[in-house]
Amino acid sequence: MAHSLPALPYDFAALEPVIDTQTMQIHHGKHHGGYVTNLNNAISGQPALEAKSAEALIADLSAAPEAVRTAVRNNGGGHVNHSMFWRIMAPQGKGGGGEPTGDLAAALKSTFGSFADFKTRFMDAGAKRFGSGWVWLVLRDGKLAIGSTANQDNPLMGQAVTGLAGKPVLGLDVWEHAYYLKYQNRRADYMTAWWNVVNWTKVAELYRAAR
Ligand code: MN3
Repeated sequence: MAHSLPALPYDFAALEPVIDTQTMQIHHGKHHGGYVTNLNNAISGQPALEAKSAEALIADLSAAPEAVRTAVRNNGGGHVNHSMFWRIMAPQGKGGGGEPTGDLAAALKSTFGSFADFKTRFMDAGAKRFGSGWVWLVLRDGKLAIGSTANQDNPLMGQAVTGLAGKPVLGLDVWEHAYYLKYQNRRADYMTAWWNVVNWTKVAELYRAAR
């Protein structure tokens, strides 16, 4: 098969108490696993699509035949989004939490005023995303910006498709499946706690790569 489910870079219990073990198991195995299976099914028997990376597939959705375009959008987006999401988190105090340093810290401060102001605006975008979707920090034309997308859309799909363009530097899953077992309807509590497991070293790598 063209795509496979990446292993988590830590144990299912590693992000406790911010993200509970059962949520991680279901989220990784069932949700992300389902996106991978459905993406492979959508592109099966189409060599031109099977040869592409997931990022390349979603960055040019018009290249996918109309019959499978929505499946590639939803499941390719789901695969790309979650593959990034697992990597930008780490256990609290073992790579997770704290504040960014270096170029990323300076860029966040110059763009948003302070790290605290950045977090407030990011969580505000998450609170305003109605239904399922993602909140993003993206680099666009050399500048950082905050936005959100619906469903499994990714900024790589472009402004016309998702309403948000740019290279993702940080992404937060605000689908209920990401938090409902522990936080129920309290998305704000989930977002507030999530900063304790953000792997700023990895985010800084993505920022450097995006530049
Ligand atoms: Mn999810």
